[in-house]
Amino acid sequence: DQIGDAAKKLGDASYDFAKEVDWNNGVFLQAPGSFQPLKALKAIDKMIEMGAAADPELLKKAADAHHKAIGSISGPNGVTSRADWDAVNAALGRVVASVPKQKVMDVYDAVKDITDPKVPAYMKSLVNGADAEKAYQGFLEFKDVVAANQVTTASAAATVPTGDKIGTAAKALSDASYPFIKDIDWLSDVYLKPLPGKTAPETLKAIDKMIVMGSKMDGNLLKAAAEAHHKAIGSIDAKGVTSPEDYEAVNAALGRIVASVPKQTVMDVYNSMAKIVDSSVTNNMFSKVNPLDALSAAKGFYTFKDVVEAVQ
Ligand code: CLA
Ligand code: PID
Ligand code: PID
Ligand code: PID
Ligand code: PID
Ligand code: PID
Ligand code: PID
Repeated sequence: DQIGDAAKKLGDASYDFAKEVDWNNGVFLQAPGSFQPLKALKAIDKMIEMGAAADPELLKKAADAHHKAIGSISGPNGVTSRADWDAVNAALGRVVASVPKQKVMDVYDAVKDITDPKVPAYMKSLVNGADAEKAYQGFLEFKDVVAANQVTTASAAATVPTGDKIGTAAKALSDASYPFIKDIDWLSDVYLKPLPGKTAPETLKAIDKMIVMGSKMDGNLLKAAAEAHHKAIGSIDAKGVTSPEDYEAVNAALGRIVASVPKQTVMDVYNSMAKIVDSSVTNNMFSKVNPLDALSAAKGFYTFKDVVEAVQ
C-alpha cells in the first residue's frame, strides 16, 4: 500500500536518527515540562479517544509490529532493525489514517500544551542535528501520504455487553474497592519515578508482555474499555477520582478484556511485572492508604478474578 511504500522512504530519511537516539535514557520517564497531572491526563484522554476511534485490526497489527521490533533490538541505544523500524512506522501510519485528522490534531495540541518549548531542542542536542532535520523532512513527506489515505469519519462506537457475569461481578468489586480508590493520591508524581534498580531493557520486557496481551484482546472489547476510560476521565473530581458508576464500568470493561485472552497471557504480564516491581514499591503504595480499605479491595479483586477466569 501507499503508506507501506512511504514508510520505506521515511526509513531512509530517519533510521540514522533512530540509531542515534538513546532509547534507554531514563529522561523519557520524566514529564516533558513542569509536572501538571490534570493537564497530562487531558492529553492521555485525547490519546484514548484516538485509540478508541482507530481500526481495532490496525491497532492489533501495530502492537504486533512493536512486539517484533522489540525482538530485533541491538546495541547500547536499544534500536530495532531497519526493517522493523519501517514496519512500525508503516503500522502507525495506518493507525493514524484510520481516524479523522481532527482526532490526531487534538492529541498533538494537548501534548504541546504540557511540553516545555525547550524540550525538542534539547532532544535534538543529544543527536546529530542534521540527522534529526533529515528525519523531520521525511516525516513531513510521510504525513502527506497518510493524510491522502485518511478516513474522514470516525468508526462506530463499541458494542458494550450488558447483563453478563463479569458486569455483575464488577459491581461487587467496585463496592469493595471504591474507598481504596479514594485513598490513593492520583495526582502524585511518584508514578513517574524509576523502578528501583531496574534498567530500561529489563522494564521493556514487561511492556512487551503487555503488548502481546493487547494484541490478543478482542478488538471490540478493547475499544469499549478505552471508551469507558474516556467517560471516567470526564467525571473526575478535583483529586482525580472518577465517579463510582464510571469506576464500575471501567472494572467491568477491563475484566472483559482480560477474559478475552488466555490465562497464560495474563500471567506472563503478571510474572514479568513481579520481576521488575520490588516489594518496596508495593509496600510504599500500601503505606499511603488506609490498610483496611486496601485489604477490602484486594479481597474484592480475588473474588472478581474467579468470575473472569470462569468465562476466560
Ligand atoms: Mg489502566 C491497570 C491506572 C488508562 C488498561 N491502570 C492499572 C493500574 C493503575 C492504572 C491503577 C496499574 C497499577 C496497579 O496495578 O495498581 N490506567 C491508569 C490510569 C489511566 C489508565 C491513571 C489513565 C487514564 N488503563 C488505561 C487505559 C487502558 C487501561 C486507557 C486500556 C483500555 N489498566 C489497564 C489494564 C490494567 C490496568 C488492563 C491492569 O491490569 C492494571 C491493574 O489495575 O491491575 C490490578 C493497582 C490497581 C489499582 C489501584 C486500581 C484497581 C483496583 C483493583 C480493581 C482492586 C485492588 C486490588 C489490590 C489492592 C491491588 C492489586 C494487587 C495486585 C497483586 C494485582
Ligand atoms: C502544524 C503547523 C503546520 C504544519 C504541520 C503541523 C504539524 C502537525 C502535527 C505534527 C501533528 C502531529 C501529530 C502527532 C500525533 C500523535 C498522536 C499519538 C497518539 C497516541 C496514541 C496512544 C495510544 C494508545 C494505544 C491505543 C489504545 C489507547 C492508548 C485502545 C482501544 C503544527 C507540519 C502540518 C505526532 C493514540 C495506541 C495503545 C492511549 O500542523 O503549518 O507535527 O505531529 O493506550 O486504545 O486500546
Ligand atoms: C499531521 C498533519 C495533519 C494530517 C495528519 C498528520 C499526521 C500525523 C502522523 C503521521 C503521526 C504519525 C506518527 C508516526 C510515528 C512513528 C513512530 C515510530 C516509532 C518507532 C519505534 C521503534 C522502536 C523501538 C522499539 C522499542 C525500543 C526502541 C526502538 C527501548 C527502550 C502531521 C495525517 C493527521 C508514524 C519507537 C519498539 C523496539 C527504537 O498530523 O494535517 O502521519 O504519522 O528500538 O525501546 O529500547
Ligand atoms: C527542532 C527544531 C526543528 C526541527 C526538528 C526539531 C527536533 C525535535 C526533536 C528531536 C524531537 C525529538 C524527540 C525524541 C523523542 C524520543 C522519545 C523516546 C521515548 C522513549 C521511551 C523509552 C522508555 C522506557 C521504557 C519503559 C520504562 C521507562 C523508559 C519504567 C517504569 C528542535 C528536527 C523537528 C528523540 C519512552 C519503555 C523501557 C524511559 O524540532 O526546526 O530531535 O528529537 O525506560 O518504564 O521504567
Ligand atoms: C498468584 C498465587 C496464587 C494465587 C493467585 C495469584 C495471583 C495472580 C495474579 C494477580 C495475576 C494477576 C494479573 C494481572 C494482570 C494485569 C495485566 C495488565 C495488562 C495491561 C495491558 C496494557 C496495555 C495496552 C492496551 C492495549 C494495547 C497494548 C498496550 C493494542 C492492540 C501469584 C491470586 C491466583 C494484575 C495489556 C490495553 C492499551 C500495551 O497467582 O496462589 O494477582 O494479578 O498499550 O494493545 O492497542
Ligand atoms: C488472575 C489469576 C489467574 C486467572 C486470571 C487472573 C485475573 C486477572 C485480572 C482480572 C486482572 C484484572 C484487572 C482489573 C483492573 C482494574 C483496574 C481499574 C482501574 C480503574 C481506574 C479508574 C480510574 C480513574 C481514571 C484516571 C484517573 C484516576 C481515576 C488521574 C491521574 C488474577 C483470570 C487470568 C480488573 C484507574 C481512569 C479516570 C481513579 O489473573 O489464575 O480479573 O482483572 O479517577 O487518573 O486522575
Ligand atoms: C500488600 C500486602 C498484601 C495486601 C495488599 C498489598 C497492597 C498492595 C498495593 C496497594 C498496591 C497498590 C498499588 C497502587 C497503584 C496506583 C497506581 C496509580 C497510577 C497512576 C497514574 C497516574 C498518572 C499520571 C497521568 C499521566 C502523567 C503522569 C501521572 C505525565 C507525562 C502490600 C493489599 C494486596 C495504589 C499512572 C496519567 C496523569 C503520574 O500488597 O498482603 O496498597 O496499592 O501524573 O504523565 O505527566
